[in-house]
Amino acid sequence: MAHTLLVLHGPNLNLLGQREPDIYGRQTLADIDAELAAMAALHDAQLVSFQSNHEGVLVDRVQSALADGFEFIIINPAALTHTSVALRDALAAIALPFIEVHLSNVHRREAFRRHSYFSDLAVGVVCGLGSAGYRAALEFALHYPRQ
Ligand code: CA2
Repeated sequence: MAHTLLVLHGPNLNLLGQREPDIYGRQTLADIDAELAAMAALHDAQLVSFQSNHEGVLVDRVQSALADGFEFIIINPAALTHTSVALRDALAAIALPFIEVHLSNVHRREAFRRHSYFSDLAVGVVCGLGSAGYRAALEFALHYPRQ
């Protein structure tokens, strides 16, 4: 069981609940993070959530994840999903298991959203379930065997 989990949110996800509710829902990022923290606490797991609008800051956070003791990452790379070789390389380098989450169904949107730099490295990908996708990912991660 993974007991120390890092949840990473990419650019603009700090706007959740304030803009485009038809696509991204009405919950704020703080609401989502609070739900995940409560779920983790029920399993005696440690969960840290972090959002950044900056690619390099997310790369730094991934690079330090091993030294910080994390066993599993749940990540919504947001727009970096479709652009960031740097963030992909960081996840490949640390080789921690991770799940890629998207609130929206990226396959029902513009064609450029169908390509992800992360999916082939991920343990799994969840998209289109709104904030329930994060909870599904966490449920899975909490029962993922320790590497
Ligand atoms: O569906 C997702 O979770 C996405 O990762 C969200 C990204 C988008 O670029 C991906 O293709 C799919 C965009 C995040 C922007 O978040 C906002 C939230 C509220 C209002 C405006 C933007």
